[in-house]
Amino acid sequence: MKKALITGITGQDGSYLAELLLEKGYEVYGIKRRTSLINTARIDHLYKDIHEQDLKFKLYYGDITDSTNIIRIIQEVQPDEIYNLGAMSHVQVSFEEPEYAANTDGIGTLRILEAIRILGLEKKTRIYQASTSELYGKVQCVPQDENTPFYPRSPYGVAKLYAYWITVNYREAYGMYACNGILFNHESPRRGETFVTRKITRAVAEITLGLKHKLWLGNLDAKRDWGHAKDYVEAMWLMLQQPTAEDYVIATGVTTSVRDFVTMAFANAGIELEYKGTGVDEKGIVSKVTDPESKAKVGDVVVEVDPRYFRPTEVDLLLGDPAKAKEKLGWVAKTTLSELAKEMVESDIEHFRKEVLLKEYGYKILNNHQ
Ligand code: NDP
Ligand code: GDR
Repeated sequence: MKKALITGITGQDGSYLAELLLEKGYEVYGIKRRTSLINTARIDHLYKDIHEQDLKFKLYYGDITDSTNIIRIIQEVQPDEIYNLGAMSHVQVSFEEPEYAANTDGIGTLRILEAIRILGLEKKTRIYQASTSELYGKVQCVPQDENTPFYPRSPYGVAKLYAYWITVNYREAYGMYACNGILFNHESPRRGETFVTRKITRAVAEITLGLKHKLWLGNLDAKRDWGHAKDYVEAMWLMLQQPTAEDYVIATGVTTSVRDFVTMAFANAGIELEYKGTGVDEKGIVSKVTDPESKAKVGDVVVEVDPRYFRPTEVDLLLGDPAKAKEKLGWVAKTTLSELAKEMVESDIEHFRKEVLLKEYGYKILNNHQ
């Protein structure tokens, strides 16, 4: 039975990857951070009481800014595969916390590679590094592939550039099986709430149910190549099953603007939008409502631009070329962006509907039964 260790297991990708590896018969070990509030919601369904026999899923407290902790966990687990997904992953926040982003996203990767070397596991343990399309940053050319030059545009991107190259260096210097997955944006109903797609789909749900009236966004012109996280974790696993370690771009090959994603998301709730104005004065106005139960009304201004969400340096256009992944891994993105938007909107509507029902009736019902 293979053993996999996942950093960042409590995050979006970590949760899907843990499910995938358990399905494949792996023993899965995850590193979770100590936080003042429990933050394991995405993996609670996988957790079993530690007193049960034959546990295939185990969590360790840890942090990739703590070398001794990392060395101890790797020594104890002796993993066949490590997936290094742990990171301060929010690009805009990295402008606020640049040193922390460098420590976690850059040096964190070095700590894991060095732990493997210290423990003499170079020939046993395969490593996946969560690299990113943010490495391309300032657009040099599109589509972006494994040979496109990097030009990161944020402290996050720069930290991940270090992580990318230290992974390549340890592969070349010590013969480690270490791969960079250069993943373009991938989303899901489990996406963090402040990334743009989830921020949008949550707002669509809240506006539909009358819980909120407006969505404030930053740059609507930015274009991203968005795929589904569930598809992308399969590519991570495939990268570690090859005869030789290489780096791969994982993307859909389609790019869409934030504005078009907003339109697509609202359409899934029966709300059509038209846009008026330009730049920070641009507004998204409801032009048609087809769902009779929707609380949105024609003429409502539901989208406005707030300059505080603009970044000091922006990545304008990402469009990946996943040809190498298709040829060597047999991987292609299965989910289209419209399917993804539909799944996310439906999931958020369901979530907020439950919340409303619980608030309105849950307490009364419980109280009446007492
Ligand atoms: P999330 O933000 O959802 O998850 C990040 C995970 O990293 C969380 O489990 C978080 O723990 C953990 N983490 C943060 N800081 C530390 C630390 N110091 N030590 C240990 N763990 C830490 O990100 P995603 O799941 O979306 O992304 C996974 C990885 O892939 C990240 O490295 C990200 O940068 C990269 N990536 C993501 C892409 C995407 O579009 N999603 C695209 C390309 C790359 P906690 O829950 O406690 O915060
Ligand atoms: P990104 O994702 O920066 O590409 O990083 P995010 O969803 O944060 O932004 C995408 C684009 O949308 C624009 N935008 C806004 N973004 C946010 N978060 N909030 C807003 O209100 C808003 N309005 C417009 C942004 O300017 C940007 O252009 C994600 C992360 O998962 C990284 O960890 C990962 O490496 C990359 O994707 C690939």
